Amino acid sequence: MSEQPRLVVLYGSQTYTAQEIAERIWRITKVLGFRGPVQAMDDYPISRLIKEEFAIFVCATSGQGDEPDNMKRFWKFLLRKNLPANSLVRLKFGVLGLGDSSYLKFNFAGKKLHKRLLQLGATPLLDIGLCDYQHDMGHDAVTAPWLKQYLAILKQYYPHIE
Ligand code: FMN
Repeated sequence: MSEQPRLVVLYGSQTYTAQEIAERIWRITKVLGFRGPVQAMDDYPISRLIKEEFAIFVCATSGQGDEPDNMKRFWKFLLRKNLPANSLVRLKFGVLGLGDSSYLKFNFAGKKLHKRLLQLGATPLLDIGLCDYQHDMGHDAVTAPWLKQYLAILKQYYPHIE
């Protein structure tokens, strides 16, 4: 059997919601035959990111449009001025943002992450998903169709997955 394809699921989460959604997504990708960790962005060895091909980022916004504490180091690294613009050319990614539209800076952390990944040469497999705590169905309203779309696009690269 050929080696299982790798897909990393990374989260930034202040009060565990993004972590829980990331873990749920990771279980689904694992059943589909992908390997790779589910980790807080700050627990992930960031030097590996240049080698990754597929990633999902689940990113909450906390404070006043701020990054959650467990992605602050990762984020600071990504902002380094000396990173070449093509650092992440291998990476194909999706960002799922978790926020609340009652805040002025709705989903700012996820939006900033998406934009910075683009600047570093990574390719978005789909547009950022903007989950809104104010929605009647909560974050599921966006998470479910967003993940469905991500997996449909992933299947174009790995037609054998179910
Ligand atoms: N959502 C936003 O879109 N913008 C914000 O500035 C923002 N600030 C928040 C500040 C606090 C103290 C809290 C409790 C929530 C805030 N939110 C904001 C909403 C969170 O992003 C949302 O509740 C999310 O689901 C939290 O995910 P987490 O549990 O993984 O941290």
